[in-house]
Amino acid sequence: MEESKKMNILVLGVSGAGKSTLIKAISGTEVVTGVGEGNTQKIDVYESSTWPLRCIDTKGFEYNIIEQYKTIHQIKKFTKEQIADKDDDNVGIDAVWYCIEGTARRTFSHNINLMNKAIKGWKNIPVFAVITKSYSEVDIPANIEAVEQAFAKSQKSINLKKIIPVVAEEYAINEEVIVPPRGIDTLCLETLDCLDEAKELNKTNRDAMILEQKRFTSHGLVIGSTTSAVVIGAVPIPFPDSVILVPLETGLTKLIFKIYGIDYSNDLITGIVGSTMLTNIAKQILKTIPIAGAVANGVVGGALVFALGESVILASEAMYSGKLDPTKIDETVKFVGEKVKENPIIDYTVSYFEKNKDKILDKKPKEIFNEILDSMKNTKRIAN
Ligand SMILES: Nc1nc2c(ncn2[C@@H]2O[C@H](COP(=O)(O)OP(=O)(O)OP(=O)(O)O)[C@@H](O)[C@H]2O)c(=O)[nH]1
Ligand SMILES: [Mg+2]
Repeated sequence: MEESKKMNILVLGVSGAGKSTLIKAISGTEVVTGVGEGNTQKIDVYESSTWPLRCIDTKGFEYNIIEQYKTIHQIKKFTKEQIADKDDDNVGIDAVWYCIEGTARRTFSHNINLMNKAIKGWKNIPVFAVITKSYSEVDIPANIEAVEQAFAKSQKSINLKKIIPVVAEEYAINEEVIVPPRGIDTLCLETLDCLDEAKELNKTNRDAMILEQKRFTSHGLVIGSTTSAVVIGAVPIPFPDSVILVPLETGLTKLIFKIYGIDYSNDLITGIVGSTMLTNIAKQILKTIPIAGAVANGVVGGALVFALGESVILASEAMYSGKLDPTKIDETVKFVGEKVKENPIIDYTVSYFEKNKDKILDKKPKEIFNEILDSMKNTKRIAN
């Protein structure tokens, strides 16, 4: 499979099943075209630079039957015109992802039948059932069984390859329990495995693609946590009381370790998050900033969580490749601490405040923080 060749994946599902969220969770994915009349009719094609996949995001099926037929018609028309005539090497849809919402088991059968109608007549196209929003681990076996049964009862001609539970975006059950994203790399790898030529590429690039996906997912988590940190941090208390950020930092650190499959101990988490290192860095930054108060605290809180998250990613990568041992707590804490100090956001934050002293009074901490991130993005590639 050459660099430029990609598998075309048609993503189907009822409205709200999580099609767009799923596609956006795939590393390196950017929209390449928007096709169709009007907003609701839009079919977007997303291409991943990490995986040799091109995802076609369709309009979700609605409950209204007329709308359902319109959607089916639109999908058929689109796939015929846009993909089928491209060129001989790139004919048609290579696989279909059925998005089935894991929290709505009673609707599985009905929704699977609808999707079957949309691909009726396509010979032998590989279908992957993606159980989206698979937040509850205990529900997964029963959901898989229900999907199997629904397929068994529906048209026999459907070539169901695999049923894959996915959490595309982290999901907070409560303040302490956050379900990390899962299943995206499995879905992409299994999909590639169903095409012979992709299988080859899969063999050589597999590890790189998996790592890139982990990186992308983790960066997304860091950005999400940073946004919360800016809000949480912007309270009028002195920074040494920055324990308010500890739950967030703890959650983020654990999630990143989970994504990399790192077997961490609670002592390691406490070592990283509970060390005086972060507070000391915060104090140092605040000393050099010409303003004080909630705005500065919020922005510095955001910068710290960002630097911490990025450093935990670096530590996880070092552990993943066997260069760092998570059972050696002191060594790991030191590694993370050094990376936090080296993170460019610290300098960017200080110099932002120096340069914009007079302009920050009317701004919200979030706005300032985004400007700092943007200025970094322009000079260095970071997560977005
Ligand atoms: N936390 C979390 N939310 C999700 C996940 N998947 C979907 N959602 C949420 O579910 C809602 C619907 O998701 P979308 O991705 O927009 O669904 P869709 O299938 O594209 O819907 P249409 O475009 O209307 O057809 C959004 O609020 C998403 O944020 C997930 O894995 N985690
Ligand atoms: Mg959508």
